[in-house]
Amino acid sequence: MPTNDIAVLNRNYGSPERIAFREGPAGYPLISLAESRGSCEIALYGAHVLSYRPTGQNPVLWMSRRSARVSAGKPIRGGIPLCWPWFGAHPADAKLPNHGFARLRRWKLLGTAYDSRQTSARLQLTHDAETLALWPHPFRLELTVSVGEVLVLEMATTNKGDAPITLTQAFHPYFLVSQIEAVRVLGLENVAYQDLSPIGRDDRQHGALQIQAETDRLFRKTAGGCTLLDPGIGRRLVVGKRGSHSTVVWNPWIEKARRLADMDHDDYQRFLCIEPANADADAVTLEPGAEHVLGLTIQSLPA
Ligand code: TA6
Repeated sequence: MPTNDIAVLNRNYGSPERIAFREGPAGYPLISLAESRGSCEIALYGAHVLSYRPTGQNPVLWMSRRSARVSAGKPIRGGIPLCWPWFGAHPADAKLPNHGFARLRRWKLLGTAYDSRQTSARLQLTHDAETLALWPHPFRLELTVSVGEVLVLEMATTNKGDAPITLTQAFHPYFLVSQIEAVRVLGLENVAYQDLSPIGRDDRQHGALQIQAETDRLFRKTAGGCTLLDPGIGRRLVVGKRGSHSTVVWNPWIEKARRLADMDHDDYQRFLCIEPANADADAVTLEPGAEHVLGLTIQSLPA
């Protein structure tokens, strides 16, 4: 059983000014990583990036104040939830957790490292009786988080079984914004999307994406990144990805935010989710022993 002893973790994996541990969500440890150009925090619960802040700048990620005391088994609202091994509702059993179980488990710390360019941590989740009951496939899932000039997440899935597996997945970052109606998303122009909001009107993106109502768009067959322009903060967030053929853009807007117990009613004004994914028909199939890597990079630049 991996230790939750903060003193032991700091002794074995910590490093002054670069890597430190303290108690985090669901009573499990969290890791603080720092480099001269930025810092981040990662909860062992869900391998969840809780925060990312380029040095001297505003925080990049939004976090619900109602997630400060999240209990095990509940998802954290904000930061960068991992959606794995299914995105959205389970395709056959709606009683199973939305967005899969990876964000609801305590991950094992494999190691930490730093050099002149970055500071990183590697976390792992492998199948056990609980996961096999939810998803009957042996797997190894590893997340590497590196902070330096940019923030980099890489999630590697390995099929440890003797039959092919098919999964959907996403990084689900909540980007902090000055005011939701002031921002624009570039990079999805002319890309076709499925409209997963109650409006349900599939279309093709016309120009920059603006948020003026509940927005839940699954852009398919798009391997490129996006840029989030925020004139209120005076920055643009360059959201890069690899190993992803879908991008989801989500904001709950007024009514849905009111129905979500883990955010304040007006929190919808403060975040936008731009999610590198492989969802719906962009599902990933892995042969026995094969590996797939989903990557996310986040860079904050002046507007
Ligand atoms: O971001 C797309 C989405 O699937 C939305 O439909 C909404 O459900 C959101 O994820 C949040 O899901 P969660 O299970 O974290 O409340």
